[in-house]
Amino acid sequence: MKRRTAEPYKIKSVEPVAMLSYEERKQSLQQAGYNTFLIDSKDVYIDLLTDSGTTAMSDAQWGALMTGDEAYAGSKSWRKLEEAVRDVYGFQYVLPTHQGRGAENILSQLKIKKGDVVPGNMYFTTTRAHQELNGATFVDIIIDEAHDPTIEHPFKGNVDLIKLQKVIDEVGAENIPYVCLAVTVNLAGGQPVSMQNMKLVYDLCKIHDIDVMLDATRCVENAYFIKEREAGYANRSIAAILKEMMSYADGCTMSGKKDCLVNIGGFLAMNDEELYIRSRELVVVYEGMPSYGGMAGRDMEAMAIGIRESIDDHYIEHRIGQVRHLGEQLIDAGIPVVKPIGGHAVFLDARAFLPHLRQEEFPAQALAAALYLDSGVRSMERGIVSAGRNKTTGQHNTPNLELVRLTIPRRVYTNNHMDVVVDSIVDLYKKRASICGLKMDYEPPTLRFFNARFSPLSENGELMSETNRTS
Ligand code: PLI
Repeated sequence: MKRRTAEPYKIKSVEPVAMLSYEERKQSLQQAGYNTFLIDSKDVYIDLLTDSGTTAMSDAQWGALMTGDEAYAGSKSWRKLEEAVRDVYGFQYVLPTHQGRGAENILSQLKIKKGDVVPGNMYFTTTRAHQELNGATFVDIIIDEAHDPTIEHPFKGNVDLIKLQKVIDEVGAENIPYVCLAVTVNLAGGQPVSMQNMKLVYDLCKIHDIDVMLDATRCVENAYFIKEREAGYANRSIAAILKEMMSYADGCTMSGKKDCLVNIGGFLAMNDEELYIRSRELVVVYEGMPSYGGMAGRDMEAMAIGIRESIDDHYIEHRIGQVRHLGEQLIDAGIPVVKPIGGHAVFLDARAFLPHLRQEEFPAQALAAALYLDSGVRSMERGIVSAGRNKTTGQHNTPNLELVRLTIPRRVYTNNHMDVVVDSIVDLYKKRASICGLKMDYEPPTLRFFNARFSPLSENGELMSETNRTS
C-alpha cells in the first residue's frame, strides 16, 4: 500500500470562512455582475480565485515582521532581501518593486521601442499589457501542444524553437528587445519548461544577441517538474535546479506574491550593470527608493525568508501534490481538465464542459459563476474575456483555451477543502446542460476581466436549473 503523506506544517492560527445559503450566494453573484472578481471575499467559502498574494506565511515570517527596518533609505531589510535573491536565484543586481507588474513596467519601458516584437511562451495579461503600452507586439512562440488541453506533454510550456527562429528571421533581432520566457506558464495551465528547452532558447538568443528575460513568478514550481520529469535531475536539490534555470537568462521579473510566499512584493533582477543603473532611475520614479521599491521593510523581511522557505524540497513536493490531489480526482470523475495537471492550479476545460455554448457566450465565465452559485467556491475565467480584444481589428481575441482556473493558495487549504471542490464540480457536471451562457453588459477598455459585468442569456434570467440545488 502506498503510504499517505500530509501537509508539512501545523496550523497555528485559523480564519473562519463564510458558509452562505444558496439564496445568499445567488444574490451576491447577481450583485457582482456574474464576475467572480467582483464578489466580496466575505461571501466566499473556498477561495480559488488566485494563488497571488494569498499565501499563508510561516511563523518565522510573521516573527520577522517585527524586525522590519522601515528606514526610507538603506534599509537593513532590503539588504536581507537582496542577499536572498542573489543567493537563491543567482542574479547580480536586484531592484525591489511593489509587485510583479511594477517590474514589468520598468523592464518594458527600458527595453522596448515602438514597433518592437516580444516573443514569449504564451501571453500573460499584465505582462502583455506593459509590452503593448510601450509600443511592442507580443508573438506567441509556445509549442502547439500547449493550446490543446487534452494533449499530455511533460513540458507543455516549452518554446517552439522553429517559431522563435521564424520571428527572428521575419522581424530582425534588432527589433526584438528580449524574449520573455515564463516558468511555469500560467495561462497554459501552470505548465513547465524543461531545462533543455531553456538552454536551447538561451543559446539561440545569444547567437542573435537577444536577451532572455524570465517571468520567474512560479519558477520553484517549474524546478519541481524538472526534478520529477527530466533525465538527470532526480537527485538534484530544488535549489540547485533553480540556480541552473536562472543561469539560462539575463534577468527576470518576479511577482513575489506567488513562489516567494508573501502577500505583496516583487523584484526585477539582472546581470547587466548598465540596465541595472537605468532601471534604478525608473524605480525611483514609479516604485520608491531602490532600497524599498514600494514595499515596507517588514514586507521585505517576510519575502527574504519566503524565498528561502520556497526551495525546501518537502514544501514544494506537498504544494504540487495538493494541486494534483484536486486534479486527479476530477480526471477520475471524467471532468474535462487541462492535462497534465500543472503547478499552481487545475484548469477546467469550459469548451468541453459546456459544449452547447459558443465562445461568444463566455462559457468559462458562466462556469465560474455556476461553481460559485453551487458551492461558494470562487474560481477565475481564463478564456475569451481575459484575452481581451485585438488592438487593430477591435474584435475579441478568441484563444483556443477557454478555461476556468481553480488556483490553490500556498499553505492555506487542506486536502479536505480540495475534496469539497471536487464534489461541487462533479455535481455541476451532471447538470451542465442547464447552465446557460452570458452576455457582457459592461466592458472596461483594458484588462476587462477585472471589472466586466454580465447577465445570463436565459429567458427566466437564471444561470442554471435550480433542481437539485445545494443548500
Ligand atoms: O500580480 P503581480 O503584479 O504581482 O504579477 C503579475 C504577474 C506576472 N506574471 C505572471 C505569470 C503572473 O501570474 C502574474 C500575476 N498573476 C496573477 C495575479 C494571477 O492571478 O495569476
